[in-house]
Amino acid sequence: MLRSFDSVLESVQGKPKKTIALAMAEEDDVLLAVDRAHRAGLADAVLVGDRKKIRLCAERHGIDLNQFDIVHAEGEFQSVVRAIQLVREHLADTLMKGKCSTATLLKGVLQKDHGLRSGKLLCHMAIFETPHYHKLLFMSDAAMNIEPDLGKKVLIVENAVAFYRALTPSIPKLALITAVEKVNPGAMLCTEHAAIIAQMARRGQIADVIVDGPLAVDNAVSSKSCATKGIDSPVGGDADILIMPDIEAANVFYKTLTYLGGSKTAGLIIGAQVPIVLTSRADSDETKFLSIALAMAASGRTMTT
Ligand code: COD
Repeated sequence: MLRSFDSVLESVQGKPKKTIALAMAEEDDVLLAVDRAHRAGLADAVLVGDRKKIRLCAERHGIDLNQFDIVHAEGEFQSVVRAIQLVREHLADTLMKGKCSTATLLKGVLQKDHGLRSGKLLCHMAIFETPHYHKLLFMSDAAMNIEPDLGKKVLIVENAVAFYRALTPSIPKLALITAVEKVNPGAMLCTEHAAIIAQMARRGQIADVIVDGPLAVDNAVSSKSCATKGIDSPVGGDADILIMPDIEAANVFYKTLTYLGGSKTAGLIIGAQVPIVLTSRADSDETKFLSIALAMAASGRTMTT
């Protein structure tokens, strides 16, 4: 079980440093997070972007640029392409979004011949440490797959399990989240998806994970709620991973935990050749730093097919 981000940070401390390719590095917050990760001994970085603008950002915050390599590239698309190239040439272990838009980064990553596809579905994974839960809570997909069908949900589950197990050898408990804990045939398709995927896991079609669903969020994280509703579940009250029915539910959950739930949060794209640090501008420095730490912990140990 992963109790906290501190346990993840401890697991990367003292390990050989990995390198981040930062796409469009001329942004203050991201540069600060990369600098913090470097000072914490977690990562080196290659800063890809407009050299002059990167220098200005660094000067504003007293960041010593001598500790990083800079690859000059002008404009959003060129920066993304060059950063991806560094990963493809094994000069960097992970990609991180800087000032560029999420869409440009994802489109670059999805390029058939020059991107970072691995043959797997790419999806977003968020990790939360909240004072209201006894361990880290993993959740997908808040940012990439909009309305996954049954096939894509199975791939999201498999990606989530592979990522979790790259961080710890323990077997995760995974809840397929819907609004209700009973299958509602015809009316609520996501409850049907959840029941089918749970059965697939029981039959061994999905390995290394204990799955249950449909479960509502309260059933997944509260044993008391399960007891009250008479739900006997191997996952209920103790889920490690929540798979949401669609991007809307996932994104609302992400923002609610982050802004109102007192949660520390990290976010990554998984399923590509390397983990990709993808945070939004509104995310805090800490979210960016923790996301780098998670990428460092997972990189090189999973992801490729
Ligand atoms: N994994 C692997 N391959 C993919 C994926 C994926 N998740 N998505 C698309 N592809 C492949 C397709 O098979 C195809 O070969 C190629 O990429 C292009 O597919 P399109 O045309 O469906 O993809 P795009 O470029 O139109 O869109 C991909 C996005 C990721 C940009 C799109 O799915 C999207 O906009 N997602 C939501 C992003 C968002 O708004 N996030 C919310 C806020 S953070």
